Amino acid sequence: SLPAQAATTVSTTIVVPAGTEYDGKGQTFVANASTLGDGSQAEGQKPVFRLEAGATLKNVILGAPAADGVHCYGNCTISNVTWQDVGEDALTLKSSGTVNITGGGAYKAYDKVFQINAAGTINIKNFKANDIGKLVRQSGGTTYQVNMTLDSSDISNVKDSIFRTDSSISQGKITNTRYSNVPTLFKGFAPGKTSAS
Ligand code: DGU
Ligand code: CA
Ligand code: CA
Ligand code: CA
Repeated sequence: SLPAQAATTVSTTIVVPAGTEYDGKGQTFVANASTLGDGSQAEGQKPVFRLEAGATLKNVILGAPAADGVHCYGNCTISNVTWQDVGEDALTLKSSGTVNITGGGAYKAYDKVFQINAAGTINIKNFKANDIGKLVRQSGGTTYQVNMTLDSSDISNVKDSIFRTDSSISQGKITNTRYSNVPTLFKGFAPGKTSAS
């Protein structure tokens, strides 16, 4: 068999420039706890990857600690990225755009997996999540519009909900997805803004 490959320790956030692609080729990346953050629930940790508008991140495994995960500044594409032990959160939309997440998974998120801090869309497809608080959280108390979709995924052992918002105009849609031990699919949405099939 092939020798196990050591994880790459990231001491300074890896920036993926606008419109470019970063292919991790299946490597495992961990944060340097003293420079990026220890992956606890402390706010203000730094991301392991920062994606500028239109960037793509693919074939990456984030090990522990994962600090503040991935930050997206505008549109971003996340393909085959697995968070083995989500840190403060897994990914944050920091400025308006569409986040397309395909494949991969997120595990051991004490609270949130995907944190949405700007108006936009998050589309999640062929994803697995287990042992999480919430899959997607629009920043508490915000009223901009976030459209959330989840398709063909497998979600288990959720403490709170899959999608949570405080905005009356945000929308959530779940299709073709298997759940186990999920107490609530949607929390905080206005009537008529959600569907699950
Ligand atoms: O409570 O802005 O948890 O981006 C307000 C804060 C909070 C964020 C968020 C994040 O929503 O810090 O990790
Ligand atoms: Ca947070
Ligand atoms: Ca964790
Ligand atoms: Ca965070």
